[in-house]
Amino acid sequence: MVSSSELQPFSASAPPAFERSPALPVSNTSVPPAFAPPASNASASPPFFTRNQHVQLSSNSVVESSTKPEIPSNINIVLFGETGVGNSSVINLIAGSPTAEVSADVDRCTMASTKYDILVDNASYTVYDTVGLEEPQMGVNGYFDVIEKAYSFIQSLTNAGGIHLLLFCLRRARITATVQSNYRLFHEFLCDKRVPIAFIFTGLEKEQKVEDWWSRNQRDIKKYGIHSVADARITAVHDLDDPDQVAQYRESRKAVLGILSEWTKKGPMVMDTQHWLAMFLARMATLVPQKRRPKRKDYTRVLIKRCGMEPHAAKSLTHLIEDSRP
Ligand SMILES: Nc1nc2c(ncn2[C@@H]2O[C@H](COP(=O)(O)OP(=O)(O)OP(=O)(O)O)[C@@H](O)[C@H]2O)c(=O)[nH]1
Ligand SMILES: [Mg+2]
Repeated sequence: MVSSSELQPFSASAPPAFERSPALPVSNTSVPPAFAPPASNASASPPFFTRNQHVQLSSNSVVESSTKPEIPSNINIVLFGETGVGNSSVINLIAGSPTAEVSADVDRCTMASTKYDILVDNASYTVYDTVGLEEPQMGVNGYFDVIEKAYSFIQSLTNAGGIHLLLFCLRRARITATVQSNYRLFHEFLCDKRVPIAFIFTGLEKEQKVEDWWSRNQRDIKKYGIHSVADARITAVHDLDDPDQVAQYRESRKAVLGILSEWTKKGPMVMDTQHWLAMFLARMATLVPQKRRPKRKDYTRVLIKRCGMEPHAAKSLTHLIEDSRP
């Protein structure tokens, strides 16, 4: 009921890129072929590396000193979705206790992010509740705000060791152009299609005809070319007086934790901050109407004034952004 293992894959022809345990209460949909490292010109690609080596080093040090308790290495998850779809509620569901404020009046600037450290089943997750787009495109002033937010977000992600998994939170409404833009923003622009993305559909308990809804959405999902490695259809509300809802909530948590443990195994994607920012900002500029896209001097100004960069560093990042233009 909660998991979506009965769902049809988005595209039966797409090859699975990751092995999965069939016992998990989540569905496996298609995996975009782009999960493999891009075949594009290596010199043009920004540096990319995983953190496996770091993980290895820390486990070696644990082995050397058997008296020390094992410290789980951190798993970083970027969760996003339009406002009100249940992002905070999903964080609380993952944590198993109230952790994020539901319907809080927070900064709604795209790429603003609040992080939550959550320990579950001996796994240490950091979930970044990140603001996506509310419209498919953006104005240039909104884009300047994004530069500032992305600067600190990507810095923080680099320091944390990169991203293991994207969670896209959706309410049962139709797949829209904004959903598509958010998908591209996080999966393509931020993660270069190298991080698995799973969908969390909230509001399950209100859906009477789940199958109708799913087939309706599947058409749109195909139309907009979006893919996920796994989906969970859940309820993120927790009314203790309603035994059905308590059971649904418990199943929902199991489904989401199943996705977390399964789809974070490959390790994180991380880049150096400058290249990561340049790649992201250059791609994101395509959401601003062509005539209003920032010029070189605009980037340098914003990076100095709003991000506090030294002029020479701002200029060199501006060059990188220009070189990264799609
Ligand atoms: N019925 C139902 N309501 C939900 C579900 N998940 C969240 N809600 C409700 O939706 C409202 C918004 O939930 P939040 O978790 O704050 O959503 P959000 O996306 O974090 O919202 P903002 O941070 O304000 O953008 C709250 O009233 C929740 O109780 C769900 O699965 N089913
Ligand atoms: Mg919230």
